[in-house]
Amino acid sequence: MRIDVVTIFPEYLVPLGVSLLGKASERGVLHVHVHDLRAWTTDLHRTVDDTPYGGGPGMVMKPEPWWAALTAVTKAGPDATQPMLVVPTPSGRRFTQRDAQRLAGRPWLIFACGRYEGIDGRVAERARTTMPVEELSIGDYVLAGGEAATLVIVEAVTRLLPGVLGNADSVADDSFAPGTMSGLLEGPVYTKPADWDGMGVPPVLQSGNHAAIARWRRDQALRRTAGNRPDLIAGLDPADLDERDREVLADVGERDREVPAEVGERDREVLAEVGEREREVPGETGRDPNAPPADPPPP
Ligand code: JD8
Repeated sequence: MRIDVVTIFPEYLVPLGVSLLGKASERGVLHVHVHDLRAWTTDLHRTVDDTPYGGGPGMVMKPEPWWAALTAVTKAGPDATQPMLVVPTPSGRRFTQRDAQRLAGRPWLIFACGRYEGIDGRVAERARTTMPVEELSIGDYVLAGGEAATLVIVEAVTRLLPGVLGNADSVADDSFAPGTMSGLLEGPVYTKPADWDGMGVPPVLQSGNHAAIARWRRDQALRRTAGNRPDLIAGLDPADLDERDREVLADVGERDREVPAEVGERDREVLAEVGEREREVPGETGRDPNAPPADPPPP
């Protein structure tokens, strides 16, 4: 795969050259090229921004340097290969694992890292006339530019490429990836020593009983998902839930609903808020969905 990144902060993308990605580049699995947008400015001050039409705060990135850069980068790439332009933006579609898998199937990605208030809207509009363009957001929080989002998207995509990760197995059972645990968060993981300062490891994990271990891991994934991402539970296909799954979810639900009868309406509201906040900040008020689980009943 070829990846081009255009930015006014090329040093921000140095991490693309280290660790997994660095080795993948050495092995020829990945070809990463980072470009400084200012190389395509024409004035003494290498200007890339100007005031927004319609007024308002901040500055907007000018179209001319961007178009010159994208034209040069697309010319420099492999012939007969069409790039996809990826524009990280808080107003883009939410980037998901499914997008990561889809982008991993493309031969060439170009990332346009905006700054200031963003890039003049005509750049993406014009690019769409020559190549597929994806405007993607990595989450509902505001960053100062597209570089950090580009690092996130590039890692999520390139780790799926054959030859990038040491063992492809670890991709197979990714959270959010189609498969048995799809749509569920990962449960807790453990390694040696079996006794760490008096803290043990769930015995089932040392039992060698693969069916019991698989069941235990699914229980933990269901509990943690119900605790941290109830929206994912709501998105599960009931057909994918077996009797035991429903028991676990009912139990989690039950624990959440354990509000004594004498608790008044206002208290219920407060507890609901606390419950809500707990999903945001585990451990504040009692049960923590991430806390190591009490040993589940044998299957
Ligand atoms: C690209 C400029 C900053 C955004 C005024 C703050 C993605 N999930 C995400 N959050 N923020 C970004 C993102 C922010 C960017 C740019 C991506 C280019 N900014 C702007 C609009 C409000 N400033 C992002 N992906």
